[in-house]
Amino acid sequence: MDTNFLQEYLADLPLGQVVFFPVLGSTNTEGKQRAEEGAPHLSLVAADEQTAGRGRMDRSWYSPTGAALAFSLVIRPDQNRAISTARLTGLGALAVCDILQSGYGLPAKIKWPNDVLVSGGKLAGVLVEAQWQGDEIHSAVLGIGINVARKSVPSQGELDFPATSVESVFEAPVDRWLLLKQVLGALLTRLPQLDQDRFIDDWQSNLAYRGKTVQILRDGAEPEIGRIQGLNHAGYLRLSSPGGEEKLFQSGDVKLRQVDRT
Ligand code: BT5
Repeated sequence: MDTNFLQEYLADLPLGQVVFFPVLGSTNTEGKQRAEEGAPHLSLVAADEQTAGRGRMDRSWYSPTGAALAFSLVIRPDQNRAISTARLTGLGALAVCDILQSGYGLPAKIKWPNDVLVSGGKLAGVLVEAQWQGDEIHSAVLGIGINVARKSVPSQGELDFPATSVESVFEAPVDRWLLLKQVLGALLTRLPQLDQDRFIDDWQSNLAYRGKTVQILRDGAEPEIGRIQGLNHAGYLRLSSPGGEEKLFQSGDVKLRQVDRT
């Protein structure tokens, strides 16, 4: 793969700049840099390998050579579409779910806010970072990492949640670049729906552990337990606590773990 080939391969998608790196620190870092330099809406940065891939709160994201997808899209607001980082996170996760379900027959679910799970293993993560101008988002970078081949899965000792890959659950070889094109297609289809109620409905109906009891872990706060009810219009998680009242959680640096497995 190289930039020319990728540009041609993705030519029927209405993308901005398309660049490919065999090795890069982080596609999100490169995407932010390019956004600051004026890269147009829907510019794509993709890499075969990341040496400093990032998760939320500067956690690291493993994407070794020849095995994973790591890419970032520059998203710019327009008069009709404000940008919400929460909804963009949902957009990334939902696009991956859409394709794993429809193209590969896999029971993909979203572990709110930003993980895609199949059979209890995380196979993709989403990282949205915004650049602000005053109190408005000037551009956002939507980064997605997908474990495609088995060797993209980090060793379990390094993880706080089990991981898997598309090939492990699909049980057949998967063409990484076709998967990239499919996920980008799904993202572009969903993007105009971002402000609609239907978008939240679709995001909500793909949530993992819906109706189940989970624990919410946040740095510096007591764990909270409750049953997942769904999402509100802003993409906040609605939990009903054991006392019966509803609590809302903003994505931020929140970790979610299932408590009951029934
Ligand atoms: C995420 O963060 O899941 C967001 C990952 C986003 C990665 C993409 S790749 C393209 C773009 N460029 C970047 O630099 N980043 C984005 P979080 O929920 O904070 O999860 C991070 C945690 O997931 C780590 O602390 C590990 O425990 C675990 N992890 C790391 N690599 C993994 C992998 N390949 N598969 C599954 N889990 C992983």
